[in-house]
Amino acid sequence: MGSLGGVLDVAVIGAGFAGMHMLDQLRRHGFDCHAYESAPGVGGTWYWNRYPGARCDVESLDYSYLHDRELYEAWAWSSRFASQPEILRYAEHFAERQDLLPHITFGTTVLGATFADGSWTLGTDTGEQVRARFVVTAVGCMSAVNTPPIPGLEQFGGTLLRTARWPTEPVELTGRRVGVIGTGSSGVQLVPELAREAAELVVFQRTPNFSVPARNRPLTEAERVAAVTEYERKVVHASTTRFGHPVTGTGRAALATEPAERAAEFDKGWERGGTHIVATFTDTGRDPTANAVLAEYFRDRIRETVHDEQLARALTPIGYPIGTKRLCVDDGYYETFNHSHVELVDLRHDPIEEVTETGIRTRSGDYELDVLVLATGFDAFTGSLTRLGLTDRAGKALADRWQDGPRSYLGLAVAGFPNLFTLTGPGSTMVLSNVMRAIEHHVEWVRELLLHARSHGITEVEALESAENDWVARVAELAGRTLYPHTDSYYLGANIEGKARVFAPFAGGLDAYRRICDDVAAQGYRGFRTA
Ligand code: N01
Repeated sequence: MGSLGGVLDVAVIGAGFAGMHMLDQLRRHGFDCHAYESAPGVGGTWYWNRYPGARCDVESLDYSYLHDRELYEAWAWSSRFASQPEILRYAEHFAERQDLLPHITFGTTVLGATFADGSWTLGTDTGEQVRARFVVTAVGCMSAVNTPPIPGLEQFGGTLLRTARWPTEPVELTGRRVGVIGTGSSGVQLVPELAREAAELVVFQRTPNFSVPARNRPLTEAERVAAVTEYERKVVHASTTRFGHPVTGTGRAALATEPAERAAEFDKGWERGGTHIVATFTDTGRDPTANAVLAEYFRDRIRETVHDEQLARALTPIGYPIGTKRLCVDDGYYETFNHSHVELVDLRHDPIEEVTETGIRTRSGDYELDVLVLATGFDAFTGSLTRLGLTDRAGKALADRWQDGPRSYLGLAVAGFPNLFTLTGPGSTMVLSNVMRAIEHHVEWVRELLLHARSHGITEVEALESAENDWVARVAELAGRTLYPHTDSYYLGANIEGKARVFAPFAGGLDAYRRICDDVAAQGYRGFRTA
């Protein structure tokens, strides 16, 4: 393939870890390609989510590209869980090392995309029109910011901030009265940091979350050396494990283990820190009784940490299985509430009536604030795609086609949208696996498909509706075997008003997912129409 009358072979939308890897692979294989990115720099979600305390909940040595051994060996992470600035530096390092910057147009958002006569035409907010035979979206599954319709938000006269669009300049918080709405992963990371600076901090909590201490610490030289010697094993784990990296559990069922031994195993997980604790036993993810045992262990830790009994009760998650909302990983979250300048407002009993010019009015009274932070998450999985303004062959918008929930084949392609591939799209493992491993898999799979198309003179590739139907049914069936569908969460789209409640990720594990994709490719891209 090559440039034909101003038509690219491939346009990539997004320059986060997925978009950069895709662009690099396409360039290495001689495709005429270019990427478009809304932000002024690379990094995707790690560009925008620069709020204090932002950190990855996957360990740094696993949250690294593996496809390039030299890159893997040369980059030395400073700590067990890398901070946002360090992850962003890693993204920038990759872009520079692979000479990607000249091939990315920054500050440009794709707002419309139509397919006709064998190519896509993308319209951008800068008025540019881009034509490309293939389009690969790399827009992330957590990037469309959710601003909930809280009455009066627009009239707030103080500083309004969003965790997912944190300013690049430092924010002065010292001595100020700060409010935070939202206690998901972002809020839980942010709250202890804000408490260090703010004169008063008010946390507005709608649903208490389960959170585990990160126990972050600097990586030792020995750990870094071990990671290098384990490189080959990591590559194998990428395709042979459920998450793309191993999680160590006992391999036993909680319900078949004596309570004392069970508690001792949970203690080990709690002391180790990070999300591994949920994999301690094999049945806590699917058996409600086993799940309740783990949930109670977490609740005991909250009661133990938070001095005020009433406050501890308000912070304690009840009524939904642990793990069905994403487990948070924190650094002193519960401890923060022992400080006298930190207050919790339990919105279940004292809902927000409106945001006023000077703060927040709840049913019980007014909270005066200088700064209000929205840590209210994302229109997850679908929002970043539907906002692109993609239309199918018949001119129907993706947003309309997905009104009853996202539909895809393998999470990578959508019937009616030829020559379009959606990295980490709904129907792939997404955040149920190490997303770095998912990204590398998707990029390499799409690259192989494009090479196949090039070598076979194929100009159109489109998912068949029948294959899409089967895939949607399979994703739903796998979700049905888990406890996820029992809880309102962004996994189900329940955090967005009016959004269809459909469990979007493939819950069968990255290993199984990869086998299916390999099989599809080996059978001449079964489920795709090619012409
Ligand atoms: O978003 P969330 P997030 N009034 O949707 C609340 C990744 N991530 O940005 O639970 C009041 O989890 C909402 O309440 P409720 C990770 O995958 C990773 O924190 O819907 N409150 C909830 O408390 C993560 O899971 C890392 O009742 C409202 C919060 O806002 C994902 O991104 C760090 C409200 C939103 O929580 C999203 O995390 C950060 C309203 N109208 C993010 N609307 C790490 O790697 C919403 N809320 C560690």
